[in-house]
Amino acid sequence: MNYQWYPGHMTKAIRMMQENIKLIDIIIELTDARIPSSGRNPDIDELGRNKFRLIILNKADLADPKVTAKWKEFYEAQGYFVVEMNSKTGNEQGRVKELVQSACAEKIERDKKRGIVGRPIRAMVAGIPNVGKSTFINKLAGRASAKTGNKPGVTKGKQWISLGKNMQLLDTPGILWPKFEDQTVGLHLALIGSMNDENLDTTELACDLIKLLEENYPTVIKEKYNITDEDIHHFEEEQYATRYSAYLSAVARERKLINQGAVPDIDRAASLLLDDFRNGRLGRLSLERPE
Ligand SMILES: Nc1nc2c(ncn2[C@@H]2O[C@H](COP(=O)(O)OP(=O)(O)OP(=O)(O)O)[C@@H](O)[C@H]2O)c(=O)[nH]1
Ligand SMILES: [Mg+2]
Repeated sequence: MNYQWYPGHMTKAIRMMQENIKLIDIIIELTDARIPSSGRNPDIDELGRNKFRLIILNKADLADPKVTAKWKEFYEAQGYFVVEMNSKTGNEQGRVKELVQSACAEKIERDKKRGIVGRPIRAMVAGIPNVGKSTFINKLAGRASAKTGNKPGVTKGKQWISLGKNMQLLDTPGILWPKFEDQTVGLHLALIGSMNDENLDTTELACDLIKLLEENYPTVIKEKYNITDEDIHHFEEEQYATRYSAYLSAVARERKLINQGAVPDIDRAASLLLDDFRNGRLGRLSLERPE
């Protein structure tokens, strides 16, 4: 499958971000802790070239903590400020505010010398679709100002949100980029739900997930759905299926997703598996590790 999603509202969004960049003191870039590398948009990197940069490894509650710690070191070594975060609980929001203030301290001093006092720090919150930008902003603001939702493309325009007198956050629509040089990047983005599922073959996507998990966390699926090696062989032979669809048949049987004629419904099993992965029900799993 060719993974690609670049609807018109994203082209508009990047233009809006370029137009607003002159107002911005710092970019808070959210990436997904399960795919910290694929989750960083090169267009945002370009946009933020001359700005202070804070990287949030968001949805850290869904990622493998040991791997996330390595990513934090990795980006810190490149000179970024980095915070691991669960934006639903907002565990690290104090640290975020502190880092933004200290990153901008020099600028505040400079403003003071020029007689500009009390101008709030302006931060642009940017990142791929569905990474949690609006949730993050609401948590910092302490109120539900920005619309959130469990699918990509919820925020369509810009929205400024004030955090008291000292800080203003700009919520932006999630953006991908026109072409993935490496299709693994597209696959990882699709797996975490950053690409609209309506444009994807979710059964094929689930097969790709099984392949990745077999390589990196070989026992996870079997334990979650009580699947044995014999089950896999059985379905492989019975349906002349691939190894991955045999897994889906076994998931369907275990969850009683059975069509007429006692045929396991592998499409529904695929959706269930993806949903379980995306919501952390398979455990805390990371799909990428730093080199
Ligand atoms: N487990 C977990 N879920 C999160 C976290 N942050 C956000 N979410 C969930 O992720 C989904 C997307 O959140 P949004 O805040 O709408 O994401 P967004 O980046 O603003 O998305 P777009 O506006 O579509 O680009 C929602 O279901 C949130 O509840 C987090 O740190 N951990
Ligand atoms: Mg949003």
